[in-house]
Formats: sequence, C-alpha cells, structure tokens
Amino acid sequence: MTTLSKPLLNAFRKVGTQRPPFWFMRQAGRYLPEYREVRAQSSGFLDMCYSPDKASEVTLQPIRRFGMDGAIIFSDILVIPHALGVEVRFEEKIGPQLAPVASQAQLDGLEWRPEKLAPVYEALRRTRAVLPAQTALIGFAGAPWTLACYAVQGKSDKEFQSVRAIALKDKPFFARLLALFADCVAQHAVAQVKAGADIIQLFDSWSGVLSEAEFEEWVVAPTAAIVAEIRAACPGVPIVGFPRQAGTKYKNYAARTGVDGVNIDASVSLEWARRELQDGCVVQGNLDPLLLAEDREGALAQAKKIISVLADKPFVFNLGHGILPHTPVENVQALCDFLKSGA
Ligand code: 1CP
Repeated sequence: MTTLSKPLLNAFRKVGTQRPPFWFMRQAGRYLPEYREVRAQSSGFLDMCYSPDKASEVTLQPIRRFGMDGAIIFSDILVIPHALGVEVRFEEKIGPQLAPVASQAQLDGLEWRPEKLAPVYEALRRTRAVLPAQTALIGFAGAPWTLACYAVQGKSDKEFQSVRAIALKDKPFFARLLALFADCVAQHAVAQVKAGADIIQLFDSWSGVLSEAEFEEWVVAPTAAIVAEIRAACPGVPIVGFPRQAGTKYKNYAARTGVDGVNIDASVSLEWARRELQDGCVVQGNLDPLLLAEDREGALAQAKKIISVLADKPFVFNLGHGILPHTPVENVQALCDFLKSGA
C-alpha cells in the first residue's frame, strides 16, 4: 500500500482528507487497563521500553481499542541520556531520576552507545509488521533543551532554574552538551525511520521556561540542526516539533527550524495559530488533556471548535499535552467516536 493511503501522512502532503486525522500524545499509558497489566508484569519502566514485545504490545493497545490514525512507539525521551551512559531511574509517583551531568568533567565521562537503543528499533519493526496499513507509525525523541533539563538537574521541577543558571554561567559546557544531544537525537530519529517510522516528533516539553534569547539559542538552533540532519538522511519524512508553551515563539520556531508541523499546546489561541502558523506548516493539537479527563461534553464541544477553526487548512487533531493517567477510558472513546464520525 502506498504512503498516500495513510490519512495522517496526507495531512503533511497537503492532500485533503475526509475528516481530520488524529492521534493523542501518551495514547499508550496508565489510563488503559491493558497497559497497567503489562506494566505490572514488568520489572520497571525501562524494562518495558527495552523489551520489544512489550513496547510493541502497548503501542498497539490504543490502536486496537480506538483506531487512531497514528501509533506512537512506546519508549521515552530519556533513552538518549541512558544510551550515553547516564544512570536513569523512573520512580513511581516521583518521576525520572538521573545522575546529573552538570560539568565538563561529567560530560567527558559520557560514551554514546547507540546499540543500547536496538530494542527500540526492534519494537518499531515488530509494530510496523502488524500495524494496519493505513495507520502511520510515529517515532520520537526529546529535543536537546528538554533532555538537558533532566540531565543537568537530575530530576524535574517544571522550572529548571538551575539548568538556565548553568547555561548562563558556563555556556561552553552547555553548548557542548546540547550539541552532543542534538547529534544523538538526529541519529536516533534516522534509525527509527529506517526501522519503520513514518513521522518523527521532537518533544521540547520545557521550552516554555525560556526567555526569547534563550529559546533562540537552546531550542530553535539545535532543533534546526537536527531537522537538517534528519532531512538529509530521510527526505520526505515529516518532522513535527512540540516546543510546549512557547506562546508567540511558536511562529519563529515554525519558520526557522524547518519542521513540517508543530504541535500546539492548549494555551495557544486557535485563531492566532490559523493566522500565524498554518500557512507555513501543519498544525497539530490542541485539546486540553485536563478537559478531556474532567468534562466529556466540554471536551467534545472544544474538539468541535478546534476543528471548525483549523481543519480546512493542514491539520492533525491531537491534544495540547499527553493524556492524563486518571482520564476515563469512556471519555477517550467518546472523543474518538466523534472524530471518526467525520467530526
Ligand atoms: O507507566 C508509567 O508509570 C510511566 C509513565 C510514562 C509513560 C507512559 C513515562 C515516564 N514515559 C512514558 C511513555 C512516553 N514518554 C511516551 C510514549 C508514547 C505515547 O505518547 O504514548 C512518550 C512520547 C514520552 C515522552 C516524554 N517522556 C516526554 C515528552 C512529552 C511530555 O510528556 O512532555 C517527557 C518530558 C518524558 C519524561 C518522562 N517520562 C516519564 C514521565 C512521568 C516523564 C515526565 C516527568 C516530568 O513531569 O518531568
């Protein structure tokens, strides 16, 4: 079957679709009982990520249940620091914990071992082999700034002031760290495409804490370098950037990084996105995941509004951030039914 038979890819080729294609960030995850079952049988989160059968199974779970147009491979952004030799642990209810890389000496101790990521590529191949032909397979990676947030600070606090402070005080170190991440991310993305990914999404979850100048230096520039590298190796593969909470900086990001699409978060005005972003690239988003979790009817009404403003230009329906673990499955089902009904 040709790629043109995948509705999600059609959105990037500016081919009209009967209804907006859709998938959801974190569509595989704890809100699904079948995910929790596989998770309970695993010795840890990373064990799941590096077990091709389990990773492929949880990637397919939401597709079987809801039939989204895209399946995002189950993995994590922190596999990159892990493959660089950084100790990474996921602690229940606390989140990721990393051995910090906050100095040149610690950076010098890292060693890139891409072979550690082989199970991710195997999971992609196994998923591709059984995925419905019309479903696009999405590979992903964290963008350098967000990876640096976790690597430098060792954990999340959603502000990352200590990371910004190091970037200001020791710029040569920080620039080298981001350049290293950019190189690894590009390699990881290209390897995912070779293993069957149709689209790559770059997650820059913490780009919203940066000033305009920092955003330019630590988000736009490294992302542009990654996009250029992926493009050279994999021409025609759509690349979507998600500089979460970038606000009006989304415009510069879309224009300067060379991405084919941007995922907007729920704070972005729909009219603004239509006017300022959609002529240059595909807009993906932006239903508020909290609305989806708490108010089914409100979520359906907002989905309708998003579609009425954005769907006649290049558009993919998604959320503004990942599905929350306490989201009722029935709410996700109702949203998918609505989106499949022709919306
Ligand atoms: O089962 C569990 O308890 C672990 C929860 C979990 C899951 C389901 C983590 C730990 N990662 C994942 C999978 C994951 N992570 C995917 C899978 C594909 C899908 O979307 O279905 C993806 C794309 C990610 C990406 C990711 N990991 C991001 C970027 C997107 C975002 O949410 O902003 C980030 C920041 C991470 C780090 C991370 N990994 C896990 C958690 C709980 C976090 C965030 C911690 C924090 O708030 O700082």
